[in-house]
Amino acid sequence: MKNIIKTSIYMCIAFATYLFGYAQTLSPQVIASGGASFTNAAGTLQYTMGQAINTTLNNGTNILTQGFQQPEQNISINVQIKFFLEGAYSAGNMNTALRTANLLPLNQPYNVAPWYYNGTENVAAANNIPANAVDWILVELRSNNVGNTPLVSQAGFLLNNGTVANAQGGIGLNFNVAAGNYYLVVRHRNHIAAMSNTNPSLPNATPYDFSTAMTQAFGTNQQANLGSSVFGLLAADVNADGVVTVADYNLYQTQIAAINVYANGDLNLDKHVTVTDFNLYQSRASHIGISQIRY
Ligand SMILES: [Ca+2]
Ligand SMILES: [Ca+2]
Repeated sequence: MKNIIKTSIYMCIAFATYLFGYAQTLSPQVIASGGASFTNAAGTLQYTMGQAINTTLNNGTNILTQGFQQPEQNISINVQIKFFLEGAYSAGNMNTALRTANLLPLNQPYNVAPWYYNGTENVAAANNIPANAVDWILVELRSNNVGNTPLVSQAGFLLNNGTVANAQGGIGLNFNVAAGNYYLVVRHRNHIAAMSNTNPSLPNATPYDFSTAMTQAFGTNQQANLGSSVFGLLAADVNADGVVTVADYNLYQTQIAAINVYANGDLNLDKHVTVTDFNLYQSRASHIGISQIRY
């Protein structure tokens, strides 16, 4: 009996070798009378009909499932972050004027200068954006605190309580990297970006919270004091290059008096470009972000 089983296994291996020996490319698929594969930002679910329940092995980076099919991609790690934006902040929350007026773009807006981030994060319709979304934000993971090159980046939504959510509204962002310690960089299109002061162990169930202390951001005085021991990203970097200079004022000036717009000159994110935004610029003029976040 043992020999029969052994012989069968050898025949299977020989047949598989014959089949795949002539293959030029491999594409992941399920070959079965019934089954399916679903993918969303949280991961991939695949199944085949009639397949016995088998063991799944998981080392934290990759997953191996015994059976007819294999998952198509590495497991992602969920990264939870909290931060505020000075311009939009008031008494514990940020305003959602852009979301309420359906002015937030359906596609992540960081695919232009200076970010050139080409991610495809998007929503199908304005109503799919979380009702409490403030704006799109961009998050980077970095292996160390020198240089300015991200390992991976991802766009998502910043909710009015400071929570970072993915484009589908789920809490945190999912990065396709191995679990480990990473520095976090948070960016917004008209605030000075900040980097975490430490490299927290990720994935994390408790958010890395920039808002609890000035020193949660790497460097000196790299956040705005919002009062009541709350801190947030500094406003007024209209061109998002990491420093507040006359170039930011000049860009603001081209948008003066625009109303009901999604414009970088709208520093307090109330959908209008007014003197209130100029006052924010003036209060932050000459501020310099750390070299790690500058373009
Ligand atoms: Ca600037
Ligand atoms: Ca404004």
